[in-house]
Amino acid sequence: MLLRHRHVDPAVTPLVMGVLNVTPDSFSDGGDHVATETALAHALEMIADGADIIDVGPESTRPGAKPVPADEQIARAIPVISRLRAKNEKIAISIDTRLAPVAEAALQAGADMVNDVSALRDDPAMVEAVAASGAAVVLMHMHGTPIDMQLGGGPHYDDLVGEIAAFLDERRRYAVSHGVDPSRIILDPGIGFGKRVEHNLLILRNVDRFVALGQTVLVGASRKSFNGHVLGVEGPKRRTVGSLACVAIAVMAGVSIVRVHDVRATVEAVRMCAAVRHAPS
Ligand code: HH2
Repeated sequence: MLLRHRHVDPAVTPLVMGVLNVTPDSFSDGGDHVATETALAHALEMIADGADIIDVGPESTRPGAKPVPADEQIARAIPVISRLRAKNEKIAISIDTRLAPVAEAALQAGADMVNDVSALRDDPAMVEAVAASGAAVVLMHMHGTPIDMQLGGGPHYDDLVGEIAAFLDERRRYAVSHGVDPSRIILDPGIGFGKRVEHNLLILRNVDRFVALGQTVLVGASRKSFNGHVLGVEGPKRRTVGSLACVAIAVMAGVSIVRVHDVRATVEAVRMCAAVRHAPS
């Protein structure tokens, strides 16, 4: 079960993960929710709008971003997680971190899920932290690191979809071999992480190939720059409509979790797609 107190099958009812960046420098909402009160209010607003999971991010992973030390991530994220858990015992809370001490502190404070964009590669202690806690874990594909992943316009792939699928399969095996419960593993092709515009489009067109790996799949296309590039719109907050189109493409192909900034609109789009996808014939 991915959610607390609720038995939903995300393959039938896709889940909406609302982004709560508690950073001063995230690409689309940096600085908006740094204070605990503001962050908490935004989390509660996303829950009221229908979010199933709140993903608390204490480190920006935008291209060029520098790593944030564990103590700074803990200072940013833990007060928000504790307050949110005290206010709402049912909502699923995810911690977006690559560091085991941050994940452990977050799980202790009431988080249920670890969203590790390095897929358990950056901190060797992370796999043990996840396995020991029984938390759900997101394993995401990234080429390079946030500092260098988009240098020179992004990397080259010979077989983009095949390489990402092989990577995700390898990381899944690694997690399972270290004691992580396979039913708690979520795979993510990592839109925007070491990818050019055409790579992001190809990932979305072939997203069923990742669903075919047989795990829950998460996609995060929300407000990412390829939306602006395709649509010719300026600034992250103008990318909502493009992001909704990406959500529809993903859900129609069997993706079970979408990570987004614009929760209310996404919840409606996801419900409509799920209704079409499961319409009786
Ligand atoms: N994207 C971002 C951050 N974390 N996690 C997963 N699993 N998948 C994603 O696609 C993903 C992610 C980047 O978006 P955002 O959090 O809005 O920006 P920043 O990294 O600048 O805080």
